[in-house]
Amino acid sequence: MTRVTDALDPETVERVRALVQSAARVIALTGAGVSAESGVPTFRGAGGLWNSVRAEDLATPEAFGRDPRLVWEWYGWRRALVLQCAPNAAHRALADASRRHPSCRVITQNVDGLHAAAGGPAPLELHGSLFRIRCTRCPDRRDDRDPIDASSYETLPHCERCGSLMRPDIVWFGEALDETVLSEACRLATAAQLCLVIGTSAVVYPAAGLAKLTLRGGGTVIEVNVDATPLTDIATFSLRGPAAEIVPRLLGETQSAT
Ligand code: BV8
Ligand code: ZN
Repeated sequence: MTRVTDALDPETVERVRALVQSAARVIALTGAGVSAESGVPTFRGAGGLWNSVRAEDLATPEAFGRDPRLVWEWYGWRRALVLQCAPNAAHRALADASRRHPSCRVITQNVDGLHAAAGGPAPLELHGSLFRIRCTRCPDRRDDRDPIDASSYETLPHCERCGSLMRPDIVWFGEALDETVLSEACRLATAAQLCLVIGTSAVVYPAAGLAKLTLRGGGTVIEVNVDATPLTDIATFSLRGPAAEIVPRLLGETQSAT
């Protein structure tokens, strides 16, 4: 039975803190909501990116094939936006927790790089990175060129080895996730005693399925989100409120730490 609770309920915060502290292996599965308070727009819900543009027009290999300049323009805009943003208290608390406890790992769907910017061990980035590009043809050709000039097809980045167009190193809809990253995420999720699901609408697969692996492995799921999600019912606790406020309370060394 899920206990849905207001972010500030001190009894629940204490119970979840105790669960976190007693778990030998913890994963944090994060989504766009963890970066919302840093100023990065989410995808779904009020103010979400998918309200003004269609994912099919910009975040699929077909869209890139049709109009690479348009897709690069959009990713260039997102890069510039994220470069104005800094990690918030939730990113910092997760980075601190994984520094203190190497068995605590961050698995993120985000491509904004803010977990890495907060320091600590590298997060597993399931959907790639806004700040890497890769060749559409050579499987091993990646770099971090910036900025991208999308003013014409000719100025778009091309591979220095084969001359083909470079694309964002992002997993688009309909594309497989990197096999190594996904199998490591599945391994960590299955072995985790606790899975904190933070700021994700939990509708994109296979990422959303990771919390179910923890449950199947005998672990507990705790959700932190301003709204209900399809995972709310499998969570032991669903803490309703902003991640930057709640996560430091759950993970900080003392309850007053933020
Ligand atoms: C694959 C790149 C197979 C773009 C992204 C039907 C049923 C089930 C599955 C499918 C289906 N049809 C198709 C599929 C598969 C599809 C999928 O899941 N579709 C869903 C949407 C129906 N999945 C795929 O295509 C995946 N690939 O399956 O491959 C395959 C195998 C072999 C060979 C070939 C193929 C690939 C999925 C990757 C898609 N790429 N991003 C980009 O970033 O540019 S997904 C996109 O959604 C985002 O990038 C993000 O990573 C992901 C998840 O979103 P969230 O992070 O959760 O963000 P969202 O806005 O939705 O939610 C924010 C949440 O935060 C909300 O809940 C909100 O309440 C909360 N919040 C807001 N503020 C706060 C907060 N919480 C706390 N604090 C706050 N302050
Ligand atoms: Zn190439």
